[in-house]
Amino acid sequence: MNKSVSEYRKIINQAQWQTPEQFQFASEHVKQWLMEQGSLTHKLLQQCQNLTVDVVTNAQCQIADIAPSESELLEDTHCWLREVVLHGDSVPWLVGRTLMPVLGMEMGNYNLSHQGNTPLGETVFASQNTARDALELTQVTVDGMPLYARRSRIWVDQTPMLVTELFLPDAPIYIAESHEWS
Ligand code: VNL
Repeated sequence: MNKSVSEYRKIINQAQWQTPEQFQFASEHVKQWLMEQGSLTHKLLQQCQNLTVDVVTNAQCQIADIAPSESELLEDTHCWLREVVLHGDSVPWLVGRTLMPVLGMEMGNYNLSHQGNTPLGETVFASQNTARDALELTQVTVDGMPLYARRSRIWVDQTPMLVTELFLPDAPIYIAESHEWS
């Protein structure tokens, strides 16, 4: 990975997000990745032996860390920030950024700050009461390479979380012939 997570954070914060109706999908393969309604963790697990999580940030964030469009979707600026790099067989595949209002963490059953090195998809999607909405997509150019990102709001027991996923250059979304083995 030739950029730091804080550089990717800036890129994500400046992205122009589009709805799935507005977004031009380069192929059916790309569409399947970006539109995945279940857990991206599970989809990535089908492409490698070991999926590992590097937790880069696990802290209450400052208002300056949140883009206006993010606080709008969460209706709150007092958020917990978790930033991770997901590796498939030791290759960095994805930067994950998750924001959750602190109030929701205190009131609800799910506490993002306790997630540790377990991929979010393994716990959050294991919960019965989850729903996803506000899916948005973008393409950003990093060092001349167009990279895909998506974000969506996930509700766990009525508490929202905003999940942003940036696919790094070696992610399987860019390999047209990658397919599922299961
Ligand atoms: C995590 C895992 C986050 C997989 C993700 O997107 C993801 C995490 C925000 O463990 O924080 O796709």
